Amino acid sequence: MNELAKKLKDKTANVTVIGLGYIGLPLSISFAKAGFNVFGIDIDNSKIQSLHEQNSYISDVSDKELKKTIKNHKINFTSNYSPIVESDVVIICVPTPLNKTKDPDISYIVKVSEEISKFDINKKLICLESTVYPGATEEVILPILTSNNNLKIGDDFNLLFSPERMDPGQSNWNLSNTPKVIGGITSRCTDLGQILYNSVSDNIIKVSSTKAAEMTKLLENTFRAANIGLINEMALICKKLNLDIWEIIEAAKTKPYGYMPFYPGPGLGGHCIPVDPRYLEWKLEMLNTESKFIKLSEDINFGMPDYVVQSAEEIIKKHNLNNKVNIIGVTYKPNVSDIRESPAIDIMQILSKKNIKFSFNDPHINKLEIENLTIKSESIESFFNNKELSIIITDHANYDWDYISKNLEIIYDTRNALRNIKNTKINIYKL
Ligand code: SAJ
Repeated sequence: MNELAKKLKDKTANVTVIGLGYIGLPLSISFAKAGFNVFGIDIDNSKIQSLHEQNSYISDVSDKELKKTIKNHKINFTSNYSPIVESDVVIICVPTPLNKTKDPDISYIVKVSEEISKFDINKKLICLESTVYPGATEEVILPILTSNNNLKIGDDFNLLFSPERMDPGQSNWNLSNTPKVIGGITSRCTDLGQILYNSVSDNIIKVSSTKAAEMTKLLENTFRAANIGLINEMALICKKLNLDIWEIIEAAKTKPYGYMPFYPGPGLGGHCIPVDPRYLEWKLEMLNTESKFIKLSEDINFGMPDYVVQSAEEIIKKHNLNNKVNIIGVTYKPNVSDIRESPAIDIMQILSKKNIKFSFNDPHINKLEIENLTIKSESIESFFNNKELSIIITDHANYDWDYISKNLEIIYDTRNALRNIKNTKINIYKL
């Protein structure tokens, strides 16, 4: 067995994780707990300072777990790349967002790859976890890593892709019990990746290439975006048929096979579902082809905020309400404090353009910047003014819907959050 394989097996390898966000920080902790000597690198000094003070900024990593890992295991955090010198493994977990023209922005992974290429990568295993378009690892990362050496991939150093499958805000599925897909540039790369990830995951799924692993992730999240688009369209259809989409979904859910529930909502948020299909779509555009499903689901999903505002205007007019709405919940999904791509932001921007005033309440968010204005989260009690429409955009678990519904007369519920409320006095409008 070669030297690297042995170090991976007996956990004497040094593992560096670059990018300490909701993927990289938990991953670095898992490898430290598995017994490796771990370095966590992030260019954001405030993150490094927080970690040095043993304070976690990731809701899925408690301060207690961070403190315990630092105390009992070998893990160090830094904002410079020097640990790469002594690293046997380098795992890249930096953001892959969209730019202003909604095209892939892989500048972070390019920059990190260039930093790695400044070191001797002989005998190292390099793994990309950030979501990219099919082919990016081989077409972009590999050339950068071999730009200033004559190293042979698979013989001298190894490169693989493994999609992150973390699900923020829920604890049933974690790194160890979620099957981990890996695909290397060569089979040797994949085999070494399997030894590495076996130390933190119970179930490794090997695929034939980095491109297959990249496409696996995009299929998973395109599937989700397309089905959310379908159920949003079904919601609009049910409205026209004067049917309650939520009743229909509950009935369809009773089918024990061949059906999987998705739920309509005010739009598509987060840094995965609205973004990942666009990475695939961009690659297809480069090949002068397209995905009809991605385009259609984007049209429907990204059209939902407009639909919500239009419905709100109709309710305001019907009940002769003040020209102001109160938004309940603004994060992109319940029980997280992440507002990236949140539909609530789109809705507030549309309201602002229509000169409709708005306030928001969200227990996870203190303030927001909307159209260059800083807006603070208001108390839910401040919404108990029955000449204004309240709209439920995000149904956090810690909202007391019984209390809220008892103090409002008109509410637009885009999440069916009030499904268990029997209060007949309140006017509930549903998506
Ligand atoms: N949404 C709907 N209807 C649904 C489900 C979601 O409108 O039926 C909306 C949410 O409100 C949110 C957006 O879609 O605005 C995304 O929600 P999400 O539940 O997909 O949560 P994410 O964005 O955190 O997705 C992550 C993904 N994980 C990874 O990419 C590793 C996704 O693959 C998971 O399936 C998802 O978590 C999950 O299942 O929770």
